[in-house]
Amino acid sequence: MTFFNTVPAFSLADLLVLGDQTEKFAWFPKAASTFAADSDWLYFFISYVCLAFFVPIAIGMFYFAYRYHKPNGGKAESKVAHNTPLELAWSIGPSFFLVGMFMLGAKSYLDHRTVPDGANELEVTSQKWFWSVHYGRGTFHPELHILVDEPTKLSMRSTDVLHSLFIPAFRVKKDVVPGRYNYMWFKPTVFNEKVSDEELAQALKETKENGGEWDYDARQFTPDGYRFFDLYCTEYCGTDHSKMQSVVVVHETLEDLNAWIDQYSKRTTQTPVQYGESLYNNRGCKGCHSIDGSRRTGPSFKESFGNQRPLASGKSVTADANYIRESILNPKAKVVQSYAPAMPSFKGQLTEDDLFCLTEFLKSVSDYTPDETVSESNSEAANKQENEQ
Ligand code: HEC
Ligand SMILES: [Cu+2]
Repeated sequence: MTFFNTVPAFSLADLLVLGDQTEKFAWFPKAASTFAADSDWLYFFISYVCLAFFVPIAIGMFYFAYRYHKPNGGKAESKVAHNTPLELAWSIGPSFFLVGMFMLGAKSYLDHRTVPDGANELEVTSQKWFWSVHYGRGTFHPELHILVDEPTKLSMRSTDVLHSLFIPAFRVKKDVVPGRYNYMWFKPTVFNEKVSDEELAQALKETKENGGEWDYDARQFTPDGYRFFDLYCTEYCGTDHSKMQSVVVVHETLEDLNAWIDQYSKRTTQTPVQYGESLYNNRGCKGCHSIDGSRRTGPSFKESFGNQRPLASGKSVTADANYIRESILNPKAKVVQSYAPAMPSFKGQLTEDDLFCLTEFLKSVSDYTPDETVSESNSEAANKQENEQ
């Protein structure tokens, strides 16, 4: 065993958060769009030019400081006051490089801003702290699913603060500004494989046993079995900014992409509870509300439906269907005690059926039995209920 094998599991790639973790010394993540080659070339060009100047300048600086240093109190003397050719050379020479960098950068910028005709268009909404992609046909999902070798344009808007959408593998990044639409486009050149059915089934089973939270980082594939590229929010936007991540899945065929979209389109055969659960997972509720009783930015849904709610105003209400509805459409009307009024309004974003399904889902996960009248001494009742279960 060599020395290096005895060092704890740690590689350079661990330091490079964005590096391709499957390669040992990858400086960049996989290059997966038509922009990547240009962008990387320009990056290295600028880096090497800087290095080519920095090294001799730094060496020269130390050398001259040493060569011409004088003892303390020694008198400064200079033989050279001015050298026109030298000054022209070091002013004009580097300016060629600077102008070159500007032109290459400007060309690349224009490429990024010029959407080709016939690009597929998707609408992306950013909100504290999740992404939602609208695929039409009633499908909203936090993952971005697109087709290989097809230009895709994202129309992006924010319902609260400034966010920024960043897909390192595509070398694209654009701010999402509240109050207006911004856009970006790209053409993916690499598609994502699907994992085997066995591997997926095993992962789903383990996830279920461990409490249901899908771990994209540990698995490196989605709950539908696709490998993916990372998608980040890269503009600090508050407490859970670091969790505002999602993934991009590039499909090989249009049939496959459509099948994936249809699977998440409007409720057809699903029960209200099942559909409510998919809304909970896909519309961002999950980021702020747990269903296991743990406290996140918002209260857990485990103790919502049917229970008494102390409000910030000092009053309290019973969490019935009307209250749930109001909480989703107009969250600031009744703010739950000890929580910040951080919930975004979903007015206009959820249909009546969506609201109904969400309410049914909340009912199904909360500790509450329909026939029991909810009394003032609610905590006692809740305790009793828990003991009985
Ligand atoms: C950014 C975080 C955030 C997101 C996203 C979010 N909520 Fe909330 N939610 C809160 C906070 C904080 C409260 C408590 C303060 C208040 O009442 O406004 C709350 C309160 C509620 C309540 C009242 C709960 C109770 O037990 O009294 C309901 C119901 C609710 N949210 C439903 C939803 C649904 C459904 C979604 C998804 C469509 C959602 N929330 C998305 C933060 C969030
Ligand atoms: Cu953000």
